[in-house]
Amino acid sequence: MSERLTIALSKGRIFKETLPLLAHAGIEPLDDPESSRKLILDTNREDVKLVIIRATDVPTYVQYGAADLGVAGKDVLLEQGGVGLYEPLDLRIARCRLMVAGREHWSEQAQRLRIATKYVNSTREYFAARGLQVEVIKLYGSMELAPLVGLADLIVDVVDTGNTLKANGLQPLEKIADISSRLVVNRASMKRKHARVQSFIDLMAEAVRKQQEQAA
Ligand code: PRT
Ligand code: MG
Repeated sequence: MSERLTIALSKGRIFKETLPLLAHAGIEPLDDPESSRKLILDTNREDVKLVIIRATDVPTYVQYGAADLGVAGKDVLLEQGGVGLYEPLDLRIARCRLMVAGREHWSEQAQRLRIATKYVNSTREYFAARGLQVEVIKLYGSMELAPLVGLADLIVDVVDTGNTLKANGLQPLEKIADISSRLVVNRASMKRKHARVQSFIDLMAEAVRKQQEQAA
């Protein structure tokens, strides 16, 4: 009986786009998290479980060893600092851009811009590096609303097609970072279950390579 692996995933786009990569590693969930209420999903492999949690909680579960591995957006990892985690593989899925957006570009003379975001740390860092004084307002969602009702001058959010910005009369203004999802690994699991974890990483890497080849 081989060692057990627990993998942390969030529902939605990360789960959907991780599935084909897992399949390449021989792992298939027995339930669909979109319809099942189970938070721990069994797989076709007795020794592999999936835990389904909020995207922003994935690094925490992996850091504390509640999951051996996880899949997290680079936006989430940048924001949380990724402490205590290995980040061995770019899965190249759930791709988007972390952007500053607003109705129009701000004037460099602007005094103390107000910026609404859930990415408080990344936002502070980005504007501090440009020598701009900003007031950051923490929100948990629907950032696009903030400039429309005068809560903020700008927002910082992830953007894919840009349709959500457009529908709310906002434009993408500056790119802070290109984002994709990363495989993250608990440090103790990396040591204690080394062969098992490493062979899983290798299979996932191969799956990413194949997917890129097919897309090219
Ligand atoms: O939704 P929930 O509050 O549970 O958590 P979450 O938003 O963190 O999770 P989820 O599943 O929505 O996103 C997980 C990860 O997917 C993020 O951490 C990103 O790394 C990545 N990702 C890729 C995105 C997008 N693309 C994306 N478009 N995350 C969010 N969006 C949002 C975007 O902000 C906009 O509101 O989707 C909306 C549509 O985007 P447009 O530009 O195509 O209109
Ligand atoms: Mg979301």
